[in-house]
Amino acid sequence: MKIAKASVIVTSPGRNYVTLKVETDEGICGLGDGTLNGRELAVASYLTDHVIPCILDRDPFQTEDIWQYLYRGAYWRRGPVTMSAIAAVDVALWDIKGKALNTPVYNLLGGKSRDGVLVYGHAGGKDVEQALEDVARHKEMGFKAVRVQSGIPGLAATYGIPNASGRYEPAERGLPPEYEWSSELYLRHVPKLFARAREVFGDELHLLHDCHHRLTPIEAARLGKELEPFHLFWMEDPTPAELQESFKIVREHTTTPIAAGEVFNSIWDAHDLIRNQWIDYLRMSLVHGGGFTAMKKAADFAALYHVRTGFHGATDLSPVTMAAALHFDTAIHNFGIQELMPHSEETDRVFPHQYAFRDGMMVPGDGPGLGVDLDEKLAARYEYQRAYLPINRKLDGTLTDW
Ligand code: EZ4
Ligand code: CO
Repeated sequence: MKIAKASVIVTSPGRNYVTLKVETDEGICGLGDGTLNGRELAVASYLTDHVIPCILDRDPFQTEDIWQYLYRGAYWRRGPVTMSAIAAVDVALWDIKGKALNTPVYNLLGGKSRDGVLVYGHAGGKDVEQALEDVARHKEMGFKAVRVQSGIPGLAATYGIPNASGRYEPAERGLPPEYEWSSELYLRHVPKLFARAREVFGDELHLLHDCHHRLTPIEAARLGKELEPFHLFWMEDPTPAELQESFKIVREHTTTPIAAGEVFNSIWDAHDLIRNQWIDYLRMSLVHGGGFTAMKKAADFAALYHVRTGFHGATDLSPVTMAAALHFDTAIHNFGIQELMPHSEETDRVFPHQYAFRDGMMVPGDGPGLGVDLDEKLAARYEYQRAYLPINRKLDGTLTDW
């Protein structure tokens, strides 16, 4: 079998998605996601102008060789644009393999290690009580794990709070929106949020929180310590991770579990974090981390150090990545939890899929390949719209991490 054709489909059913469709000379089609929030067209061009000409006529079963060809063969290493493009190819080829062998992708990755994939949803509100109402709503929907974010007294708006439509979507059309930030106000507030959450919901529900890279290591250490009585499932991205040894400071001060990695694009971004056991959960995703071929190795490496996966699953990753993640989560041994931000109905209609939510767990479906399609006619109705993630400024105007 040979790769006969590959094309990039950019669609915007509420938000932008970049999808690679690979077709073989035997008529099998595979899909891969190459979406990079706020930088979508760079990946589309990388695929169309540089990658597709190199993969035609190759054997789609040769996922390892093709991955190495696109990674080592580019000479330039890593980076989110490159790795998302490689992932789009890799995931599409695994989809093709599954369809050619008439088996779900999880069977090619080790088979079923579990019956369902534990997922967490996003609850948020402009103050503590509204956030808790949203937690209650998630509990009613069946979630066993919920991430909780709330507005901070003294700050006009902050990360993770649903908009008027009841959804939380950080990317906005037009130029990047600007938010304000104060670690001082945030640190004062968050322990109160989780004290109330435990008071209202008891001990059973898993509670998570995302610091979204905003704290210094010692601030994160203080927060982790103050959250210890509330037994969080994890504290996410406590501090930016370019300097991996920062996490040593956080780790040495607190037993609150730590998750990091949604912005990583290579196992080398997490090498020190993992081998020093400074994190508990690796948040990389199949799309930004280079696909199944790369992430299977990353997960196996993490397993040696008691690090489990907790893959990124925000709505800026398309249903193709969600399907891929659920196959991966079903198969690997050191799975921890999967993030789930449900896609809009418009997006789900463009990408019909087999995966489903049941009692706080997700299942990938047992059909061949990934079990996700792309309705190209419908996709063509949603033209690309430029959109950006927000930027963040401290109260004195200094640009800081969003
Ligand atoms: O802000 O995916 O844990 N989830 C997150 C996400 C990120 C978005 C950025 O594109 O932090 O909601
Ligand atoms: Co996050």
